[in-house]
Parts: sequence; C-alpha cells; structure tokens
Amino acid sequence: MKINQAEFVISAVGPGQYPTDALPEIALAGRSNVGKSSLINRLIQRKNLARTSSQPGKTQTLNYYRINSDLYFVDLPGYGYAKVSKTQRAVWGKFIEEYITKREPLKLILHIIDLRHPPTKDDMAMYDWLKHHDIPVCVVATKADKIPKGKWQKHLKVIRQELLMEPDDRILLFSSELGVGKDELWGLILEAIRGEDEAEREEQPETAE
Ligand SMILES: Nc1nc2c(ncn2[C@@H]2O[C@H](COP(=O)(O)OP(=O)(O)OP(=O)(O)O)[C@@H](O)[C@H]2O)c(=O)[nH]1
Ligand SMILES: [Mg+2]
Repeated sequence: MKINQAEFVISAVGPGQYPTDALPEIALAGRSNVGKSSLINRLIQRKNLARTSSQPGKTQTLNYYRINSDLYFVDLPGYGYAKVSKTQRAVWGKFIEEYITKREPLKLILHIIDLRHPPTKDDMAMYDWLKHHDIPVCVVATKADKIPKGKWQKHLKVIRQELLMEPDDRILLFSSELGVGKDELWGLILEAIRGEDEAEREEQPETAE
C-alpha cells in the first residue's frame, strides 16, 4: 500500500462527529497501552501521527485518521484501565459498543493483544462480545519484538486457546518496533475494504480476447 497522504481528522466524542463521506473504516480495539496507536503509525510509516504514550489511558475518544482517499483508521479508547472511574467506563463502553455494532462503514476490527502475556479477562470479554455480534475481527498479537522468536508460536497458541478462537478465526503476529507483520496486515485490511464483489471478480480468470 502506497501512502500518499495520512492525516488526523477528528477526535470524535459522538456519532454526530463521525465523517460522512462513507469511506471504509478499520477500527483498533485493545487494552490501554497495548500498542494500538503505535500500530497505526507503523502501518502508515509515520513516527507519531497517532499519539502514543507510555502512560495508559491516553486515547479517550474515537480518533479518525484518513489514509489517502481509501480508508479511515479509527483508534478506539483502550479498555481495562483501572484508574478510570466506573461511571466514565460505562459511558465509554456504551459509546464504543454503539460504534462497533451500528457503524455502517466499519469493515474490520483489529483486536490488539499483547503477545507476551496470556489475554486478560477484559481481552476475553471483548473478543467474545465481538464474535457474539458477528463483527469481522482479526486478532493482532503485538510487541513480538519483546520476546524471542522461538517462543512466538507458543504464545500465539496460548492466545488462541484462551480467547476460545475457532480454527478459521484469524490471528496475526506484529511488532510496531520491527515492522513484523506489516505487509500481511495490509493485505487483510485491503481485502476487508474492497468488499466481496471485487474480491470475487478478481478470482474470476480474465477472458481471453
Ligand atoms: N517494544 C515495543 N513497544 C511497543 C510496541 N507497540 C507499542 N509499544 C510501546 O507501548 C507503549 C504504548 O503504546 P501506544 O501505542 O501508545 O498504546 P495504545 O494502545 O495506543 O494506548 P492507549 O491510547 O492508552 O489505549 C508505548 O511506550 C509504545 O512505544 C511494539 O510493538 N514493541
Ligand atoms: Mg493510543
């Protein structure tokens, strides 16, 4: 994917602020501090377009980034941050829930998990909820650079087991630090935004003239 233009569009706090141009949207969900914003930056090869921080709980709105005139990345607020009040958490929960279940241009959720550790209870609840609502999702296990390569497969297997993933459910290994998984993830994203029509058309052999 050639990135000609990548820009921050809006920090939305409600549906009234979502873009109206109907470009496909790819949203990132995951625990606070898991590396959602870093993953966006790596995908588009910009150092700090999506704001990252070593302090968890930074992203508290739906942050829209437009990539060329092809798609939006939507950086969702991280869940599982203990310092946020219960009331605030409930409000955000509702807001994200509505976005995920009702937003028409949303094509795929990237559910970001830390490859180093078994999924948390919040990770499990989130994945279960996404599957329950039939939301197209791909698990992305990030921070792969933090553990030795020889352990990658074992950790992926633990995540698959703990999230009760089915054989057809997708999981992809990633590192924002090294760029591991970048091309494969772009492949999945493009497949998701092209829609089935075009994917089917491409599968048909060209008729000879
Ligand atoms: N080594 C390594 N560090 C990473 C990776 N991805 C993210 N980090 C670091 O993890 C911290 C959190 O990253 P963010 O991208 O801000 O995480 P986030 O999920 O957007 O966090 P919130 O916005 O608070 O929900 C930062 O210090 C990043 O540099 C990775 O693949 N490898
Ligand atoms: Mg963030």
